[in-house]
Formats: sequence, C-alpha cells, structure tokens
Amino acid sequence: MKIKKELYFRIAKPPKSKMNLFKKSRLFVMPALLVSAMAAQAQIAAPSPYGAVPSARQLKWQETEMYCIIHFTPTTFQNKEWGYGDADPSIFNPTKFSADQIVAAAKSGGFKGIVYVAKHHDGFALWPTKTSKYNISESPWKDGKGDMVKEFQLAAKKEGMKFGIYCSPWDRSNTTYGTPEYVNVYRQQITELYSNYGDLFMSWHDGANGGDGYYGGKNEKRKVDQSSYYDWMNTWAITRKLQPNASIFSDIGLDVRWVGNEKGLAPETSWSTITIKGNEGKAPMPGYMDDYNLGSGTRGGEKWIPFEGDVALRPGWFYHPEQDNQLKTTAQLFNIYCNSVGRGGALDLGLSPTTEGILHPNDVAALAAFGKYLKEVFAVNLAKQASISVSNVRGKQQKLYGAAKLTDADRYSYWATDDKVHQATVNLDFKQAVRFSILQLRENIKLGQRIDSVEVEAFKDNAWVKLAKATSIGANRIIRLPKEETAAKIRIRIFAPVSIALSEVGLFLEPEIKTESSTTTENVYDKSSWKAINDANSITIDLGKNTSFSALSYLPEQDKSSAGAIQKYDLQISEDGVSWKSISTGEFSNIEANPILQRIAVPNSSAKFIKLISRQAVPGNGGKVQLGLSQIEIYK
Ligand code: FUL
Repeated sequence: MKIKKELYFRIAKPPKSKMNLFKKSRLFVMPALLVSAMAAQAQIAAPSPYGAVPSARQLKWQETEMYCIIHFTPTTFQNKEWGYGDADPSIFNPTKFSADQIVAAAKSGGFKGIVYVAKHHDGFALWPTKTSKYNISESPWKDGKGDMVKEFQLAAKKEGMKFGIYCSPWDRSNTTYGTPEYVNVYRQQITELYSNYGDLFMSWHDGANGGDGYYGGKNEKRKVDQSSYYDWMNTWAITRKLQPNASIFSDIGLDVRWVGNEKGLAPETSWSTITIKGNEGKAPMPGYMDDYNLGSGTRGGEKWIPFEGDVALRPGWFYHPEQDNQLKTTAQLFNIYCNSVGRGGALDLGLSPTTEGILHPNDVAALAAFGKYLKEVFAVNLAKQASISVSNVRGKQQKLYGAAKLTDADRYSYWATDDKVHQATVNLDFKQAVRFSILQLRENIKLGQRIDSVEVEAFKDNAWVKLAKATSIGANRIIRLPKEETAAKIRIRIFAPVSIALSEVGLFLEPEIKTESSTTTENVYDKSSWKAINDANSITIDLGKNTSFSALSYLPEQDKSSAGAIQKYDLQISEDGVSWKSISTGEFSNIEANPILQRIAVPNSSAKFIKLISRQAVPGNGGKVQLGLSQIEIYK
C-alpha cells in the first residue's frame, strides 16, 4: 500500500528534470491507459512473508521429499533390532556387499537421497574411526581395510543422490558412555564423519536411549540426563560449521522434526511451523521435550521445522529373514507417501540389506514397483489441460502473479492475491469432463505457510458439490479423494489470514494397482483349543497337549492409551504347568517407537504349557501390560 501511494505521487509530480522531458515531448496529459499501467506497476511488490519461513538449507531439504535410511551393521548379522554393544566384529563379513545395488534400488523407487547409519546404538563404527577400537577395521570385511560410509557416499554420488549420515548418540558399547568424556568422543565422531564424506544433506540424530548395554563389559544400565547430557547446541555447532547445508534432524531438530511415530504418517493437519514447549529458550533436546505437537506442528508457530516421516520398508529397521514376505505393498507405500510428502514433510524409508550386504530381491522389486507407480500417478497433470481462472490477481499483474504460474511446475513462481484479499477462488474449466482422484497444492513457502484451509468442489448435475476440505497446505498438499471423480468444472476455494501465494495446482488420476506382492502367512497353530491364564504381567497358554514349535510372536498393543508393551521378556515352558524352564530371555528393541510384531525364535522346542512373562515394560496409560491370546502366535 505504501509503495502504491509513493508511485502515484511520482506519477502526479515527476521530478523536475523529467518534467522538462515531458514538456519537450508535449506530453502534458498522461493517457489514461498509461496511468493505469503504471499504477499496476506499483503493485508488483511480492507479498510480505507470513510467520516463520524456511532457511535456504530447509528449502533444499523440502525439495528432496523422499530419501532412504539404511541400517547395516553387526546387528544385521545378529538378527536383532538393537545391538547390545557386545557383538564380535568378526561377524561383520558381508560376502556380496554392494552399495551400488542398494542405492540404485532406492533410486528406482523415486528416492533422491540416502542416509547411512554410520553408527547405530550398538556403537560399532562403520568407518575406520580414530575414536574407538570398536569399528569396521576390526572386522574381516575387506581384511579390515574397508570403509562402508565411503562406499555409500560414492554410490550416492554415482547415482546422483544426496548423502546424509546418522550417528547414534546412544552407544551401548562405549565404556565411557554416560560420562562427559563420551560426549567428546561423540563430537569427534561427527567431526570425522562431517569432514571426510563430502557435502551432506542431512545430519540425523535420534532420541533413543534405552539405558542398558554392554558398555565395555560392564553390562549395566546407564541413565543420562537427556536435557543436558549431549549439550546439543554445542554439538550441532560442529555440524553447522562443517556441514552448513545439512539439515539437522532429531525429535525436534534444528531444521527437521520427527513426525512422532515410525509409521511415516503425519496427521491430517500438520503445520510446518512449530512452537516448542517445555524447553523455552533452550536447545531442542531429543527425547526430552514436550513433544505432543510433533505431528501436528503449530499454526503460526515460532519456527519453521517441518516433519520427516520415517518408516521401514519391512516391519523392522534391520533385516530379518522371517520378514522377507512382509514388505509394504505399493498401495501401502503410496498411502504413506500421501501422508508424509503429501502433508508437507518428507518420507524417509528404511532399507535393510541382508547379511550378504545387498537388498533382498523382494525389496528391490518393491522399490522398483513403487517408483514406477509414483511416476504413473504424477505423469499427467490434468490441470494443465484446463483453462484456469482466479478471482483476484495481485495488482492485476498477470505476468508476475497470474494463474499461469499455477501449472508451470516451479515451486517458487506463484499466483498471488492483493494484500487485502484473503479469500479467493481458483476455477478449472475443462472442455470435456476429466476423471481425477488427487488434487495437489503447493504454496510458495519462501513466503511462509499462509493458507488456513481450502475447499474443493466440482460442478455436478448443475450444482457445486463439495469433494474435500484440507488444512496446512505448505510445501505440498496431496488431497486424495475418497473415490475417483468426473467433472468438467472444479473450484478450489482458499481461505487465509493474509494474501494468498499459491505456487502449484495439480490434478491427477491414480491408476489402479494391478499386481501386489502377496504376503504369505506362516505356519501358525490354530488357537481354538488353547486355554489362557493371564496375570498382571504374563500370559500362560495351555496348548492341550505336548506340541512342538519353532517360534512365538507377540504383537504389542498398537494404542498406548490402553496397555503397555513388553520390553524385556522371559519365555518359559512346562510339561505340567507347575515346574517351569526358561528357554529364551531378551529384549524387544525399539518397541516403544515401532510396536511391530515381535518374534522369538526357539527352534526345536516342545511343551504343553508356554508362558510369556514381561520382565520390563513400556507402560501404557493403563499402567501394566495386558496380554491377550490375539496378540500371540505360535509357529510350527
Ligand atoms: C530409532 C532407532 O531406535 C531405531 O533403531 C532406528 O534406527 C530408527 C530409524 O530410529 O530411533
């Protein structure tokens, strides 16, 4: 507005020197057309940014949208989800390792980056670090001369993929873990990793800290004060210095936040801005802060910290042969994509090489099928075939802010409204009715997350019919309609507290998914004749007769609000229900963040009675673990 007035003033009273020019050219009266054109010029200033906006680093991250995290450490060879820190390095000896095969498979899935787990909770460093003896040089792989971080860096480079690193803060092997000395070790580790492996796009950290571990042979529980122990602000200062382009991810990282579950799903409304509570003025502390709003973010929140949805292609983050037929299907992956990338965040898909050091053929096929499907879905933007009209164009500047910007596939060119226009309509008119099932919207996030909500309508049987409503548009909003629609006129009504700056409109039709890899159910015993006795923290199953079995699985409660989950178990058997023998004890690692089916392999076992006891639990709101028969399977 201010600019407009100034310009009018200039038009009315040109500076003296120019006045002479006007006089000379006898242009005493300004033609009306010229006046209005110049007045319109006055409006060309872009809308002022609204609220928190992304940094240049975050913009690059937002553009990445899809990447894979790769877990391949001695834990793979132990068939575990969390190594305890005591694995003998001699077990790490993949015979067919190929970072190229893994990275190429990720690329075929449409992924644009790789995050490699350079050190997981077991503490084994996959590069020849100077900070700890417990590293890849102690393994037989490449006669101790290998560097797996390097292999992944080079493979990513070869495939034109971005590269990032995850170095777990929790270290169940290091004898100094829990002391200030370890924090220095950790800082030296990230210094090595961030100095020798090229330009990183992500620096990945998590808040997991299960407490107990090997710790150099002490086999004890170590508790750290999450709020202060890692001194994240100073630790991340190293990252900023060495890798200024790396987005820092953590539960609430400096650049990217966790979505709050390991299913890769963001809630329906998920703002890219967030106000972090519970730790005002201090550094974001993984695993410590009040993170109730990780998924939803905060409308008009203080900081731009969008979410990453992480989820594994298989049930677990590490490879387990028994999960070879439990991969997510194309339909499931696409649903996750719509609920992560399609909700303004990113999808981080976990890949887990086998002990050979390559991806299993099923994983390779699943990735290729998903990548092919994604390409098919977004191959034709039907909106490009429409004549698009908008109810207002900023300063009538069609060239700068007009409707044509909505389909030019440029995230940062945009259609904008006048400052005073906070509600506007985009109309898509087709010569002939089109079939569609997805509407995609992007805001120019350089100007912040401006839009409150949108409503999508179609003109059907001579009336406008509401098809969908959505909030939190941001970098990318995929509105998946409950069913395929056909219409020749579509209307998008947009509501915002400020002027609108919408960069893209896409309209797509999801092709039917023809082939789906079937998940085979394993040979499990029929439960109908079993009897179960539950007590506070265990379940005893009477199988009726002596039965041989090879494994037992336990599905934790999916909803923490009801009951807790077993973290440490003791599996016992008995012939008479009186005297018991323990046949397996252990932990269900990562069960809190990823409550997937847990399996205890006990080959060649037999018993009439089986008892699964919870020795330690993740408490649910109900306080204790409550086990039901429906949660247990026994395998032949
Ligand atoms: C979690 C870890 O505890 C899991 O093991 C896995 O690495 C996942 C990606 O992050 O926090």
